[in-house]
Amino acid sequence: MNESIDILIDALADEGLKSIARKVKDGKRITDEECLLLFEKGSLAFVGSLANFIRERLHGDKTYFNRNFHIEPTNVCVFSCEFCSYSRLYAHKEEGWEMSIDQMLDMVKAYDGKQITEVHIVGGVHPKMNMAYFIELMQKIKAHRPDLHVKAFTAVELDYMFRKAKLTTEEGMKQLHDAGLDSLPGGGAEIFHPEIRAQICADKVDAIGWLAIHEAAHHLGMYSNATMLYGHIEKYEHRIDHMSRLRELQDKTGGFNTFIPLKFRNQDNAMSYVVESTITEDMRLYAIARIYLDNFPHLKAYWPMLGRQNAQLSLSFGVNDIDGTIDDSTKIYSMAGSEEQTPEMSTEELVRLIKQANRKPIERDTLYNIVKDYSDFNF
Ligand code: V47
Ligand code: SF4
Repeated sequence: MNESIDILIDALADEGLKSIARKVKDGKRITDEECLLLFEKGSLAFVGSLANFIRERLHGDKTYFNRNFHIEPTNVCVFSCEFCSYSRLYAHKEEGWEMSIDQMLDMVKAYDGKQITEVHIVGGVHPKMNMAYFIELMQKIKAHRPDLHVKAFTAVELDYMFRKAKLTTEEGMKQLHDAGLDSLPGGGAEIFHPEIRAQICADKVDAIGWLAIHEAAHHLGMYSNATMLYGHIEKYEHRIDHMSRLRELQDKTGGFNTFIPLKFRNQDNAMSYVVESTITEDMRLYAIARIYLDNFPHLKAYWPMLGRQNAQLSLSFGVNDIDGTIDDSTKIYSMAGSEEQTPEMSTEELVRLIKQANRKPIERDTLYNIVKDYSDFNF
């Protein structure tokens, strides 16, 4: 592996890029300025080679997926993010859905006896679904199936819940954790920089609040993910600012598992005028994120959003996880125009997809413990 990176370094004429490649080879951190240079001048082949070098140093050919299902309690939302194709304002409730605790519990019960390790619960911010409601939901899920890992609520939902209940972030997080909440998904981060946030999601929790919620979860020993919604009106500088805030918090707590770039999709939302990013830009972003976020163990391509073939391609650009929605239970992306209108993939298909890309399929649980190595399975 070192030989191929040495050849790459020798062939480079640009001193800045050469120095970045040397840093990657030596396992050193790149600066924000170097990250900008990668965005501005790094070819797809160059950033891809570096990212793949890092990916293979960290994980070899291992490519993770998990068996999970989604519950979306409501699409009614008090906020009005410009990019969102999913929410229905509270005033127009008739267009939205709201699930009762029993309905959600029935969804959990539908998986009785099935090998599922995680339930992922996120939705809109409904003014009536409060702390008490979700504490009851957590308790009932855990009473029914204690081994099921509950990954739930974006920092946006949590911030609203805690403020309504007049709880500090630490108090609110502790109450939910005690009720059964195991970890946090990465949503709601969008782009942290206030200039962009003011234009795309002005009314919801800001960067400081989002980061404080994840920090509080990490202090309780919980893990979480982080996302970045890219490919709309943000510039390279805003992506770097976003990743830099995440890298800084990760240095402090070590509580992030996975970074998940989310490609902006432009169907049926107030930003439909924005042209979506190209696949080349998508792959360059994955690769640059892998290079910059040296303290994040995992990089995930969320296949229901990116599509199966592009998710497969991303495995050569730093990605080592392709999530694992097994059921048609999430609507947030299909409503925004993603490739996958019915995001459902069996374990067999996931394994085949990873093997076709010459990688090793590994089923994991939410915390990346190995559930099963599928390298020798031929479906
Ligand atoms: O925060 C909304 C995004 C996110 C659009 O942690 C859109 O494992 C693209 O965060 N185009 C919520 N994206 C989902 C999320 C997530 C998904 C999968 C796995 C995990 C995890 C977390 O969905 C929102 C927002 O950034 N989103 N609208 C859109 N038009
Ligand atoms: Fe509500 Fe989330 Fe949609 Fe924003 S992205 S409007 S917070 S559902």
